[in-house]
Amino acid sequence: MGDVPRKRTVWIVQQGVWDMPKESMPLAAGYLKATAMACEPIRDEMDIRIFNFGGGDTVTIMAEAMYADGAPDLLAFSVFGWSYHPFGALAETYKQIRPDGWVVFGGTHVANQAERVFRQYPAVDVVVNTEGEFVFRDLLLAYLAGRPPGELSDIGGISILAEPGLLVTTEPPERIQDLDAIPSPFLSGAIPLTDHKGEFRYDVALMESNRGCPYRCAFCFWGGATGQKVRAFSLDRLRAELAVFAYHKVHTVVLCDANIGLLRQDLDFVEAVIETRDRYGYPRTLEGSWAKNKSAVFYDIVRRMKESGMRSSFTLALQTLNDPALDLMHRRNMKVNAWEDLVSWLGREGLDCYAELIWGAPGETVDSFFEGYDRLARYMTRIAVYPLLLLPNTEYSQDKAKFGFRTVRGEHDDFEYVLAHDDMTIAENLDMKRFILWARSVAEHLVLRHVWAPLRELAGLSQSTVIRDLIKWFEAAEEPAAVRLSGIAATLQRQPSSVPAFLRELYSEPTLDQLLVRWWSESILPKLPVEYADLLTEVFRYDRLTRPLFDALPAAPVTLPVVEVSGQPYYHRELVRFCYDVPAVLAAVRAGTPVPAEPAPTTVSLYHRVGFHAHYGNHEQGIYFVGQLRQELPV
Ligand code: B12
Ligand code: SF4
Repeated sequence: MGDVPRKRTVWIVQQGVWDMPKESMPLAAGYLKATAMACEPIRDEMDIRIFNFGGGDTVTIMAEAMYADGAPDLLAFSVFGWSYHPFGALAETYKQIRPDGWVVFGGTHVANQAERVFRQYPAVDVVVNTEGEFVFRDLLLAYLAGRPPGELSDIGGISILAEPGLLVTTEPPERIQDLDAIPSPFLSGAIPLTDHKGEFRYDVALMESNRGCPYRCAFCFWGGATGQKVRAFSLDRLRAELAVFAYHKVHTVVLCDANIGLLRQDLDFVEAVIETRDRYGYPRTLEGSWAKNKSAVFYDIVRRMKESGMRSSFTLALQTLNDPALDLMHRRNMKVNAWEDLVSWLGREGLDCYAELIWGAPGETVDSFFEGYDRLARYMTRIAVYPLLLLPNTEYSQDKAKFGFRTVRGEHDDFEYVLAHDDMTIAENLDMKRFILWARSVAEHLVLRHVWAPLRELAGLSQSTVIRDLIKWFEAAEEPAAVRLSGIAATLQRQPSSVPAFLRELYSEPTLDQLLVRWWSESILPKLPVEYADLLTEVFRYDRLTRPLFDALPAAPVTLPVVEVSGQPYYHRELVRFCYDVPAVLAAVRAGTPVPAEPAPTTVSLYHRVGFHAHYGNHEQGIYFVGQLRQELPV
């Protein structure tokens, strides 16, 4: 018997953003592997493996994990802004081990950026500029045919160096019209779904029901397909994928689609999610990016989700409420009264809802930003504010001079951070970053949730005023814990992705509530109208008591008893007495009905879902861990 020829080895590497206990699903790598494995010569002659790293893995950790037993014949990286430099470094190491091997970079961050990529990382041989599935398959076939990487100019959608210094970029192929031609990474087994304990290994299941976004906002390159016709996967395939997730008891499905609720078929997908849940018990929540202009379909979807008990966080991605800034980014938000009606409606339906703003868009000023923030906070107190990043392939990054952008590249990632532009100075920007860190931590995330609206309605204090007051108090306070926290905030505010790090500090500070109580009595109480001072102080106490319980502190374990409700474990805080009927006060504020100022002693029991420590950095997940009344729990 002759020797069996050695199979060629191909590795596809990706890295998630966050450092978290569960992995982030390597969706793009899965598509590439599934498509390649469906091709017979590749299946026969190649072994394809996915390496999936976490946000906390350093380059050294990744290099040790990858190269301990050698290196593959072809090494491919799925690159985002956060993984560009680590992957460049890993490519360099690879070429020391396998000078003859190929390095392929793909993904929205490197697409159409080959000149810079080849200059910075000469170890890279090919940059893929488009949807990767079929291009990657063609690259693997070319590799098997023994062709050198400099001679691939018949393959569309790539950039190569035909000879040193001669960059060749080939015509992109037409976008994949029939998405079902891409084998499913879940049904084909390309993406491993379970860990060593047999449990689903990812934080959430990522899924696409379609690709493409018809809009072209100046800051965005969503899925590399902005300004594009939307193409959809078939419902049968999506149903089959959902069933696999249900089998693995996947709690949350996150859609990568650009605009959920834009197309009628989105309702069919939601129906499929609900049917799957009804039949198998999972998934329980569906998250994603909701269409920025809400159509009749959106309302139908929300109604359906509500009546079926399928949960989601409804995002109102307004980005800015300032008209000059909207014009410059080529965006039209819903008319103000339309989103106000929408949010009131969602609130009345009892559905969780939050908003997204961008700070730093050209045309926006400090005053216009706070005006927009507080206008929005009247309807929705959880507001995510992201500092503007200039992403490759967007109008903002391609036309920096037009907007007067002055930027600096991240040191931990490859995003361009906006320092200043024609309407924003560096000093204003820095000040706002401090606001953003605190505002996101205490109001978008879950440190305080209930107190904002009553403070606004009963004491005339806007949300941004209260947050700025809190920051001022912490920065002036002399308590060691306050000094420590404001010092950490001052360092973190300059760094990207600082919110989870700051939250960890806040949630694990044993004296946080004492500090908040001191801030309240020294700085807020004197500003409250006498008739509502006691009531608002009780709302503030309710807010602190309903905060999710950060249950990963060996020094301060949660001591509340655990009870089971509908199969979920909850910490049970029994019979807490309040001098006012706080839930009724909150409902009245929400409904805009008069709030009685007289005391109304009330006793409540609160249920906090167990396990918040694994989700504290993600407010969409974290929201399910806040203290709730029995009647608020999902059935
Ligand atoms: C899920 C998601 C996240 C998740 C995490 C993802 C993860 N893996 O860890 C979370 C919620 C954590 C997240 C966070 C952020 N995200 Co995000 N996110 C996404 C989202 C919705 C889906 C990504 C995905 O899987 N897409 C599906 C795959 C199949 O598409 P794809 O990656 O483009 O891959 C295709 C091609 O690009 C190509 N391809 C990709 N890799 C490779 C490799 C090879 C070898 C080849 C040949 C081809 C190829 O082929 C694939 C299939 O056709 C995208 C939007 C989108 N729909 O893509 C944004 C997106 C990736 N996010 C983006 C951004 C900006 C962020 C944030 C910075 C936002 C913020 N301001 O805070 C943060 C990160 C914070 C930080 N510290 O850096 C940008 C990235 C831009 C960039 N240049 O990197 C995107 C593209 C959205 C946008 N606005 O344009 N995000
Ligand atoms: S921000 Fe949303 S609507 Fe605008 S281009 Fe990106 S995905 Fe499309």
